[in-house]
Amino acid sequence: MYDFKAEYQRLQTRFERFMQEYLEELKTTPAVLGESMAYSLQNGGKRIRPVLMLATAEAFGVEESRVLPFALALEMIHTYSLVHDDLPAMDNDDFRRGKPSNHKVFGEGNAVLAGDALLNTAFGLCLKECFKGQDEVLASSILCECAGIDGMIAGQSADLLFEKNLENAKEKDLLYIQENKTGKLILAAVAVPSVLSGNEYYYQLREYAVTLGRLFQITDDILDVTGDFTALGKTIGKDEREDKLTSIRFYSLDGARVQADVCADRCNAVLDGVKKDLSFLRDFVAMVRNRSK
Ligand code: GRG
Repeated sequence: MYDFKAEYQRLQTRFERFMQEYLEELKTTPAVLGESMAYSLQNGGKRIRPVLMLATAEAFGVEESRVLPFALALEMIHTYSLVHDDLPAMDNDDFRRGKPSNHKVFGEGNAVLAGDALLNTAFGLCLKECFKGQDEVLASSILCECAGIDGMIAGQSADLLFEKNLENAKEKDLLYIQENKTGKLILAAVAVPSVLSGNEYYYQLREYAVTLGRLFQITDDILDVTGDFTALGKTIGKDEREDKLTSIRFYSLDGARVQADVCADRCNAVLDGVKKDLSFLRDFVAMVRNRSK
């Protein structure tokens, strides 16, 4: 019988094994570069993006071997963003996943380089896949767009712009940050396998992923107020101290919870229009809505 936790574990284990094999082959000179990349990649992430990508691929009949390199590239991009985000010049956090941040272990210079290297290596992985065909080219281009100036980096830039500048912020600015900073890598997790499957239900899947990305950021904002360090493994209450533009600032804690419920309902309503067994994608929404880490 289908069991969400067991399925999540199965997909995560598949991803971890693929990543481990890749890291065993990774040799850098000097060695510290590869060590700092591996430190952050292996530092206990939940792997929500690769698991979502593998699950979407399975639901739409895409072979695992076609999607695993993209899942690894996506996790590398996500990891680089966390390494750079933790730096003193950005969010200045000494902890990530309950362990010292990359720059606390390897120093700031090495952390900058580890992030740069993860991003370059991710696109190297995608470029190799492009030899397989047009769908791989399109998938790579989507991943690139989602990570860059029309995606995560734009969202992070807007996040910086509004920090301590809340009087000028409008709801559309909050939505822009949610959609890009957090949402675009979640969109990539669904859009890549959708493209590789031949784009059936692309628009429904896109709408599902965009809304799930917003839900993820809203729950992140809620956990920054209500979560605890042991579960989350990072400093709590920073958003408010640093005057960040978050859902809590805009809607209050209760209002943010309502927005989260609206997003969760919307994700499920969109999936109603897709004639496939998408139980895992539905349960994924509930997991994000109810998460404590
Ligand atoms: C520095 C270019 C650049 C971008 C940074 C992603 C990001 C943009 C900053 C991270 C800060 C943050 C709290 C973002 C909100 C959501 C988010 C991405 C949380 C972390 O993702 P999880 O929970 O992390 O999937 P794990 O640790 O499980 O991998």
